[in-house]
Amino acid sequence: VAGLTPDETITVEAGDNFFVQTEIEGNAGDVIEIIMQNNGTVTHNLRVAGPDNEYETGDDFESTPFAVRPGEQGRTVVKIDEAGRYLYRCDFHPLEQTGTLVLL
Ligand SMILES: [Cu+2]
Repeated sequence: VAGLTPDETITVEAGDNFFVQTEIEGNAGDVIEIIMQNNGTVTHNLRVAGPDNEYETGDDFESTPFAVRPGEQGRTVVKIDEAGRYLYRCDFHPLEQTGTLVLL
């Protein structure tokens, strides 16, 4: 879905090693663009677990670029048709740097 025009844009700021926004909200079925602004001093990214809510499976949504350097932005384009709560994380700090995308 990376080439689709987004219906919504949400900004998530990253520090070392956390997301400022740990719960974000959107609409099920929309093309949602998540802009991750890396305000930290090390590399971060943003991966959404996808419809199955499991990481490292084929339905995940990863940021472009995969590794977002300090001061730069990554873009994760998400489209999930079912309402629910979906996990996201930074792959470099997967246990501490997490959040939830709530689709209504
Ligand atoms: Cu990180």
